[in-house]
Amino acid sequence: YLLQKVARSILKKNMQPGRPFIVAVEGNIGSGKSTFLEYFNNFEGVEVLSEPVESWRNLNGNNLLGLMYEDPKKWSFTFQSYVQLTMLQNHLKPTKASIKLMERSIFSARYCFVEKMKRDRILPHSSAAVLDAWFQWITNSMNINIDLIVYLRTSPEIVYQRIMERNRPEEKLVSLEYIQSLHEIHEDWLNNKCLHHCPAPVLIINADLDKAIIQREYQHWKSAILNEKP
Ligand code: DGT
Repeated sequence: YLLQKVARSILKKNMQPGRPFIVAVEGNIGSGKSTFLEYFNNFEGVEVLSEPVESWRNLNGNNLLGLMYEDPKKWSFTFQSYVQLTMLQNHLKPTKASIKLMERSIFSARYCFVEKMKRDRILPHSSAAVLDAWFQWITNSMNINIDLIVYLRTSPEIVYQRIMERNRPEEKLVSLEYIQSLHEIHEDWLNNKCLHHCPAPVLIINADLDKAIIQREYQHWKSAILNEKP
């Protein structure tokens, strides 16, 4: 009976007229989320919402991303509060498109980045509790459903190499250990499914592949990602 009830509510949700199919692309830093979004941006009916990194680097002249890397103990709470707000804005942004493709989500901010800060004791209990209270309230009372997560799965060594090559000034302070542990957290959330709640079904793509070859993978999974009916 319970299963029937769940199935009915899923069907009801998916049959809302005009409701877009919402996909969040997740994966470690440097896993190729932007390349993925560029590829799918070329299809009709798709609206891409990139991660608001530029606004994290410049909020009224403040580079919150840079501050967070320079002095995590002092600035992590400030940074994550703003990340949570900008992610929520992306979730709530109305669209006329039939497919909404989001880079990351409020869920990875909480389940990966805040999780890491808690484990490293960078966020004191009191600050983590405030972020969590906001997160719980948002997820319980606002419509931030997603229909599919695309997990760009990578090896830490490969993404670390990419991060060093792209040379973002703020990311000079990122270490291989940090990337390795962020990888484990993504794995536990999206692959092993033992950590935290998964807000949607997960499609895993091998994103270690070279840029030239990975397009074939995207092509292969296109109909699932764009919710095309057979
Ligand atoms: P891509 O295209 O896969 O290379 O994507 P990236 O690496 O540009 O995007 P992302 O989200 O993995 O990381 C952007 C930067 O922002 C990176 O330095 C990590 C940081 N970042 C993103 N979200 C959060 C967050 O919620 N908390 C923290 N601490 N950092 C975050």
